Amino acid sequence: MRLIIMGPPGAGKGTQAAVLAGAIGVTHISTGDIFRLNVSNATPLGVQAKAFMDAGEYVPDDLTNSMVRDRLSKSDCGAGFLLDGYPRTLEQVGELDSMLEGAGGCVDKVVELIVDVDEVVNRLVKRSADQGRSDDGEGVIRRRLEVYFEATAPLTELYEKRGLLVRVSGMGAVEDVSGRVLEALGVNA
Ligand code: B4P
Repeated sequence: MRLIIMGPPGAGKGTQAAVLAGAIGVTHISTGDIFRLNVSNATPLGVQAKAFMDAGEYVPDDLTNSMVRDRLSKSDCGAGFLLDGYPRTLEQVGELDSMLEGAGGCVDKVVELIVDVDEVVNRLVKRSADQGRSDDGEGVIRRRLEVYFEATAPLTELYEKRGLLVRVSGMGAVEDVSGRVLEALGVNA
């Protein structure tokens, strides 16, 4: 199964992707986690990505696409994967399509987590207090939400037109959200 999970910052993509990938038996690929690992190891990619992330902006498409292309070529993606946080722009959708076509495949389902804006802000403010992530300050959160609604939210319509989109409420307890997503995907966990 080749899955994508989408939703605004703080919707719980990373939280749910970890649960779902385990339940379904596919590899979880979080572009945010890969960038953060590169930032903490001060790799050339991390050095380039950090300024964008700290400002609440997207990392440029060319850097992001080549990172994902490399990750999807690894053998652990052969049985399927769950992309968390990618694609986020129209250009990334086109790149992903060409990567998968090249391997004779396509995306099977796209899950969109729907969460109130007030709730995502509360979650990110709480995460900022708990973890001190450099992109969770209040001004940066606001910018990340703007970028999401401008660049990424419209992509869900594209996947809806392709008949791949399932919309699931991301409100409530983590396990309740996981149950709803698995049910929407027709997976018995
Ligand atoms: P991400 O790592 O994808 O960050 P996110 O959108 O904040 O996280 P997510 O929605 O996964 O929230 P989470 O589960 O953690 O991206 C970070 C940055 O990387 C981007 O801003 C960008 O700069 C860059 N980037 C990544 N991908 C890119 C791409 N494709 N192109 C360009 N740039 C890219 O949940 C948030 C919090 O809520 C957590 O503290 C969690 O514990 C809590 N939570 C989750 N579910 C909950 C629930 N049901 N109830 C209460 N709390 C909950």
